[in-house]
Amino acid sequence: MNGALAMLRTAAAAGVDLCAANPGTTELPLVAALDAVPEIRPVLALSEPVVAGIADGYGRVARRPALALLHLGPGLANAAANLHNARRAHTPLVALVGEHTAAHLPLDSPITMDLPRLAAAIVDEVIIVDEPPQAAAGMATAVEVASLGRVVALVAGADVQTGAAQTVAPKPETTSSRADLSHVPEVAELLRTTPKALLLLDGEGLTARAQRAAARIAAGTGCGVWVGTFPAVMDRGGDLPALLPIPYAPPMARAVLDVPLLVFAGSRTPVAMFGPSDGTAGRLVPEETRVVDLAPRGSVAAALEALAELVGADPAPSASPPPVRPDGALDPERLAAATAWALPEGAIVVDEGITATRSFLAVSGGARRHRYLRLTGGALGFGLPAAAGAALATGRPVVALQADGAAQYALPALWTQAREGLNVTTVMCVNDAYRILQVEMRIAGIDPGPAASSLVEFRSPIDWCRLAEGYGVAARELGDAGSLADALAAAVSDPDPQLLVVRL
Ligand SMILES: Cc1ncc(C[n+]2csc(CCOP(=O)(O)OP(=O)(O)O)c2C)c(N)n1
Repeated sequence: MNGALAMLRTAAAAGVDLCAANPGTTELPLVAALDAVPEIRPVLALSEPVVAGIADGYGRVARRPALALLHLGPGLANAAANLHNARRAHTPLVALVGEHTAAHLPLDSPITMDLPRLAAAIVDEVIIVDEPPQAAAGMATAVEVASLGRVVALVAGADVQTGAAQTVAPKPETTSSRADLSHVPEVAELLRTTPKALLLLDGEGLTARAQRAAARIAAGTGCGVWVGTFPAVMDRGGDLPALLPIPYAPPMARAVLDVPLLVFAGSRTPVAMFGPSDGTAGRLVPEETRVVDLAPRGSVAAALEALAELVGADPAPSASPPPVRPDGALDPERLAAATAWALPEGAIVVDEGITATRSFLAVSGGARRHRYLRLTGGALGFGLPAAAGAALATGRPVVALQADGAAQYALPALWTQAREGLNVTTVMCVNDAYRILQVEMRIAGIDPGPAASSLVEFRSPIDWCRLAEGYGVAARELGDAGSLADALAAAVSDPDPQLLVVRL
């Protein structure tokens, strides 16, 4: 067996079942080996942002890594923005990147880059396999490390892929180490004695189990419960508490975070996305606020439950009303209501709606149980491919709430959705502008002249239905909230992708 087959068999033995790919010559041995590893589903994406976004969406909901097969430095470079989003989401992900043969590399051929240096800037960990006999072990380590919620780049030369190799046995499942509950008594005491404290959930703190424990803690202590601004994946709806993220706008975030005690459960200190232009740092948490970490990664849900045992009480049932089918002109509130009303049980919502979806979380707390994924790293191009990845991971209906500007960064994801027959319904929120940048200009006191305006308005409209249909995705435009709600309700039970255009 060659190195390529040894890597893929090792990955399959460790539970990997998806390879999103945009290969080139240096990955052809891996491409060929996929025929001998039927456990791994190959999914072609027509650009690398789509490859990485699929693997991100997949890994967030499956909680195990997919492979993202990329071609050399240029392929990895094209994938960087979505690998960055995945890293910020703590997504398990293995970027499998081909490299020139060892003999060819020093010749500096036209398609040569400093791949190790590039990879080090993008991912959490880089593993370079130099010899075919190490190919399988390299893959085993990559999958193991990625499974901890890390983005790993595994780089293997074409000669490593074709040289003689063997698989390695997957490591036996280590019995999960005991949860670290050492901070729980101290946090319990602080919550008992500090009025107006706030519990900030993120990461592992966003599972249904963790949220229920948080609701009990709030009922017992009177503390507030909030979610980090960019939840990677969050259980919502049904009987879960209707929690909201810390607002994006710094003044609103500061108002929420102006508390004497902040307890992190899977979260870290919130900061503004950007620093103000006066040169100060964009801090959101007052210096006087006491901050404590409830538990290290891997122990967060158990620590919340232990804390709830000490200080919790039965919470009042969730007060979120079930969504009502909206009528009338489309605006962000009615878009949110239509989506919330149409969501079937167990659906997944992927939100890259930017300004168009600002109301979604506030309006949808009473929707049927669903999971919600948001752009975590601020790098546009996440939504359409991540929706494909989430559908590939679960087979559940996926609703992608998508802003028109952000959609263009990874548009060929629509083609993969159609080719793979994925139940993804995209709501394309069209405003023909970079609206958020227009808002930020206003906040910064900029009065844009013709040149500045031309960089934040599209002016030449995009024909979304024809674009989608060109990729094989059925599309139509909806003019009011009621017809959007009905179209969404029908589309989520259609096994094929659809794109619904709305103008806001
Ligand atoms: C990869 C990347 N390139 C550029 C940006 C800068 N950027 C942030 S928001 C934005 C415009 C978003 O417009 P759209 O997606 O249409 O949403 P809207 O603001 O209109 O709601 C841009 C270009 C970014 N965040 N990421």
